[in-house]
Formats: sequence, structure tokens, C-alpha cells
Amino acid sequence: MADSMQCIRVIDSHTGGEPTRLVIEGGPDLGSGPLQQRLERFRRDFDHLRSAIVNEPRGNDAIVGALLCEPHAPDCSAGVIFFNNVGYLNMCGHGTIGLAVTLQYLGRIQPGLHRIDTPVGVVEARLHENGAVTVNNVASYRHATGVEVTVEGYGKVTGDIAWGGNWFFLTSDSPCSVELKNLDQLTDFTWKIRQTLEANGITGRDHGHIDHIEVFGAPADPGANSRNFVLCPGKAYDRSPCGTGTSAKLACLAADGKLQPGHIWRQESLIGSLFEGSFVPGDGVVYPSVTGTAFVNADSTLLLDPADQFVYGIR
Ligand code: PYC
Repeated sequence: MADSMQCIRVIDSHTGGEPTRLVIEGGPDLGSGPLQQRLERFRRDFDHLRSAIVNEPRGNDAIVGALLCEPHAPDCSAGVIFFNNVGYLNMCGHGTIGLAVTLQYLGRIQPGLHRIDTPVGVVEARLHENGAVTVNNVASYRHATGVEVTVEGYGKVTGDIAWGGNWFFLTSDSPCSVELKNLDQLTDFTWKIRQTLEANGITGRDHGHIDHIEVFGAPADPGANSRNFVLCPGKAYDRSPCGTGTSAKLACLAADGKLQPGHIWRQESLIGSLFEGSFVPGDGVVYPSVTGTAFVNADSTLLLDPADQFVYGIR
């Protein structure tokens, strides 16, 4: 192998169909500061590696990348920075489930409770004996309710704005059933909602950019409470029910008194995968727990050849 070739070892997994690519060796050296600081360094100095790892021709628009880091917060098993085809995520629920299953595959953790350091604070991942993982996510809350926007081609749409580790606009005003056969229309609808929010300066708290749009409809599984479609920042849809999106939904259900603390909410994804969520109430917030399963499906080395025109991905 040529000396100039850069090697990055990754483990791929999927959580309810949504892929996670965990970088375990050869990623950027971001120092040892708080994870938010390291994320900013990743963005500033190594964004080409983000693209190289998740974008075509090595990846695709749906892959969420995860950089395994030494934690900064005390008593953590690991630190992680999530990224995607267009940038960086604050938190990622499906990715944290994938991370826990991958760390078990590597023999680095055993069933039990593990603290994970992220750019938005410490979350917990409980790895169960049966392989399922429960993520105790960051405090989540509804920021605004009954937000009405006029969306080109669709008319008035009403929804909530909530934080679940990322900012979400959540609505049940869907122009079609929430089914895979309607993927194109759901993508167009939610992309236009996002553009409308941006054009009207509608944000989360502290100008938080709303870069995830979540639409709810009837589930196919009679045991589920709801099905969702989640548009991710780079226009791909979440194949899983979205951990941070389920957390945002739990915050809205709690604010409306529609779900009691400790009761289970079964959230189905567009492709029929399932997360179970519940919450513990806090002061103006909820503490969500989201349970799902993940499977490791590749253990490989990415090769970055400087002679390759697309060494850093198609961007
Ligand atoms: O599971 O939180 C999540 C997530 C965010 C974006 C894709 N998945």
C-alpha cells in the first residue's frame, strides 16, 4: 500500500434500518477539550474527512457518521461526535444505540449502564442482555405549540417546535399517508416546511436552527401508537423512528398531557421499525428514554488515496 494512503477503520451498523458508521481508528485528532469544542474543530479543520467518511463514493446520504472520542466528562465509557452528509448533529439517538452495540461487538463494553459524552451533554446507554439498547437522552422540551406556516403548494401547516437533542418541527398535517410509497411527496413537503421556517426566521430557543422536520401518521403495526417520517438536515429521511425525534415527540405529548410519566410510546418509522419511548418529568423538561436495537454489518477500512479526484467524497 502506498505510504500516502490514509486509512480509517470503521464499523458499520444499522438501527431499525438507519445506518451508523463509527470511526474507531484513523480519524481526525481533535484534542482533549469538551466535546462541543472538538466538534467545532472537526468542522473548522477536518470537514473534508467528514465528507470522505459518509458521502459517496464510500457512503451515501443516509449514513450518519460517528467519531469515537476519549470522553471529557467524568465517568464516561466513550465520547462521540455525530455527523452526516452535510454537517454535524448535536445528538443522535439511533447512532447512540448503534454505538453501544458496536462497542459490545469490539468487546469494549458489557451489558449495563454506560455514560456517553456528546457535544450537547452526557447521555446514558443501557445495553440490555438481549442486545436492545435504551438511551437516556438529554433533557427535552417543547419550545412552541400551534405554530402556523403557509407552505408553498401545500397551504397552512400547523405544528410544534421541540428540542430532543436536535431541533424539530413536528406536525400531523400530512398531505398523504405516512407510507414508503409516498416518499417523494413526504420529502418535498417536509423540505418545503424547512425552507418556509428558514424564510420566516422561525427557530428554536436561542436561534436554534430547526433542521429536522417530523410528520406523524397512522402506524401499520396495531401495537404502535404512531408512525413518523423524519427529514434529516441533508434531505435524507431517517429509516429509524429517530431517537432525538422520538424524544421531541415525548416532550410534546407530555406538554399536552397525552402521555403519562413512565408509560410507553411506540413510535414506528416509515419502513416499519420500532422504538419504545417513555419519560421522567422534570422542571419544564422531560427526561426521555428511547429503546431500540442495532446490528453490526461491516468492519472495514476506508482508504483515502490523494490521487483520487473524489478522495474526500462527492460534495
Ligand atoms: O436517531 O436521533 C436520531 C437521528 C437523528 C438523525 C438521524 N437519526
